[in-house]
Amino acid sequence: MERRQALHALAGSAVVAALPFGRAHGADAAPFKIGFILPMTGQSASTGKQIEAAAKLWMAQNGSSVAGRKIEMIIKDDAGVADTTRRIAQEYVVNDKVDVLAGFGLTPLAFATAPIATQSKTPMVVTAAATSAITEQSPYIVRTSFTLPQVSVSIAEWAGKHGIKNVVTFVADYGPGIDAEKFFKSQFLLNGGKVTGEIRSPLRSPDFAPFLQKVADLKPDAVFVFLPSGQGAAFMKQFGERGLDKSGIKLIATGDVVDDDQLNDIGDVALGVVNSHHYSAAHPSAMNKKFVAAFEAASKFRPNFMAVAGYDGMHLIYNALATTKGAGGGDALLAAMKGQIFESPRGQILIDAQTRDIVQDVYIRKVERVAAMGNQLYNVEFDVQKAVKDPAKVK
Ligand code: VNL
Repeated sequence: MERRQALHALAGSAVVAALPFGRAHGADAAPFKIGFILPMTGQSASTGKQIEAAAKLWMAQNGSSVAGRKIEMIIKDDAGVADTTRRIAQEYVVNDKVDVLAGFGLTPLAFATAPIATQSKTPMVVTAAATSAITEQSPYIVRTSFTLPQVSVSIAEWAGKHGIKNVVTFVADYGPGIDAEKFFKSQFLLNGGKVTGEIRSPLRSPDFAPFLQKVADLKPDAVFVFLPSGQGAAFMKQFGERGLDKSGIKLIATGDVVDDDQLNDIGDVALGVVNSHHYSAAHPSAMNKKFVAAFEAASKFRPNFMAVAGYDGMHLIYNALATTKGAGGGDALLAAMKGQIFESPRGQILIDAQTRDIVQDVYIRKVERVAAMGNQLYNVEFDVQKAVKDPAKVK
């Protein structure tokens, strides 16, 4: 492996030397292609819409060439269907000869593409899907989103320290939901709590009513919820309609449920919900204020955590290409992605060189109506755990 990387670096520098003025790749070099695969239609369409807008904003702000190499971004819709993701990835690699694969709105879509990244030695930048095990499916996977264990542990700890003794967990029945359920529970037990029920709802077209009835019957102090981005509004509506918001059962969650994309539509039923996540549009840094203003001006909607992962994914790819002086190459790009540290609109992030997964701050937030921000609903951060590694990968 090391030998191959060394050889690759050598080959790369030979190309540089052969060109006039050491200019690695001028305007005549082939464009550097980034092939995004995103759900632009179907149940997870908001994820595609957010990441597309963010990637375009990155390019508008940072230009469409790196080290003299023209960047070509392609975006294709898989509608959230794994067979389609796999077919598009194959076409990208074989016909378009993309330099990087990117996107992946749901865990099964990332799993379906991993073998193609491995076989073709193409870096695969995951800007959405968040099951811990994704990065272990290919040595070419790098992630700029988050993992469910990473964000579930903080809210479990918060709950244990704030008088919540019994919790029912309520998660989408697939990879990230099972991660959330497991890591919430183990941390909550450590903090002296008890899980009195574990409910899973189907990923596709769920009807939350029967599960919410179960929660009401179990009467826990709180229900901990993970649902993928896009399902929060429907869940919260039924939560309110069934009177659970007034039942004395607290709602705690990962930030996916009170996602910035939908938060204003969810409305007052979300007020006071304490949740943990790695990004809020209300994050009070100067960089984030600029990011949100530029995003909203360009897109007419608020960026959510998917947008910031798409934006940072582009940042990561640009940095890697610059490191190779425009030469690219799967192994060289991958090596340049490992260990990158930079400031994101969410705070500082690191790509762990060993796991290729993201290390980042996780915030505890509360949904509030913010007078100073147009009287809109936001997740207001009130506590932070710094530089959290994916707990599923801490041995
Ligand atoms: C996943 C995880 C998807 C968290 C999500 O929204 C999310 C996934 C579409 O890994 O499938 O919020």
